[in-house]
Amino acid sequence: MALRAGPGPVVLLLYASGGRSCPEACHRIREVRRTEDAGYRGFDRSTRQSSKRQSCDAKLRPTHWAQALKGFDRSTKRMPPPSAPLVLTYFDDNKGRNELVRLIFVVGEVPFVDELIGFSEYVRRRDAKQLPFDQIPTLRVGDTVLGQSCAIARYAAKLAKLYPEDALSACKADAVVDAWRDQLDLLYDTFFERTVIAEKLQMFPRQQVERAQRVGNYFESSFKPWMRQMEKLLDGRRIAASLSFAELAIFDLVSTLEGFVEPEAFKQVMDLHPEVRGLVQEIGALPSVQQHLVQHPYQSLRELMSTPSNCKRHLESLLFPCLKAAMASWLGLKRCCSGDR
Ligand SMILES: N[C@@H](CCC(=O)N[C@@H](CS)C(=O)NCC(=O)O)C(=O)O
Repeated sequence: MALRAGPGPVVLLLYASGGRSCPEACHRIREVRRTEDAGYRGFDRSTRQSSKRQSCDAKLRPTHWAQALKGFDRSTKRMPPPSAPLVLTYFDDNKGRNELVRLIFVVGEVPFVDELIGFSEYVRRRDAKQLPFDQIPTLRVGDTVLGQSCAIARYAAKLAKLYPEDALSACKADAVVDAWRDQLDLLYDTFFERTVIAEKLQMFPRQQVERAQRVGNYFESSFKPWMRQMEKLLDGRRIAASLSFAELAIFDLVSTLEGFVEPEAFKQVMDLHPEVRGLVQEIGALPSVQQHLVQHPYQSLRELMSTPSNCKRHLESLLFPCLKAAMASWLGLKRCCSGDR
């Protein structure tokens, strides 16, 4: 599905989704034209309508990243932070889906508590039903625990003045952040399989030989196309009229990938995409980001993603199924004892 917005009416492009009762519809994209009035019916214009909707594209002019970052005025547009402390929670072993939120808070100078927990504490909280989606990251704001990395990132960006003000720029930035999450889903899938054990969705590490194959496929068939998409989106313009959380998402994914693939392969891709490379270099040069990266560097996971020796491969192929079976028995037993369903 796509939405075309311009000076004229808003056009909703609906993709026919393969409905069996209407085969012809599968081959057509239906354009549902709506007048702006109909499109905004029921929408309280006086308070919420974006006044900049029509002029957004005109504002996206070629610019250098340095300029974008310098002209970034923090004092005027920030949403007042909540009075309760912001507590961001994630696993303590590496950075991952929490990193975009951390970057947003760091660049936007929003104070937060960076809570890093071990796997057993994660399981305790999940089983105590303290995690709204049974997963992390979460962001605790007073008594409220928020889940889902993109939603948290959007909220954080609003507090940090890194969320575009006009609706069209906001949608473009959201799209980039949604694509960031899609990419992370695919990337982490090379590492872990998600499997239901004892009626609970669990992440279980893949054998190294499988990881190596999968990460190679991911790099070729997902990351490279994503780089092309980002290069085209940037194309001398910024995604939003000023630096937004979308650019930080691009920075995060590229920096993460650097730790997964061979330096030569990574360099080749970067050389083919100068806009993305320029963006990543300039964000990486921000003093706040540099300071943050000293404490929390992107790690190299190349060793874990490389083709294993035959000996290791055989060992893992014997060990992993046993571990999985042991985990299933342990979780089943735990559930029986606790009466949890
Ligand atoms: N769609 C969620 C996915 C969150 C997610 O998969 N979190 C993982 C850690 S990266 C997790 O909690 N895994 C524990 C599990 O599922 O067992 C988001 O973007 O926040």
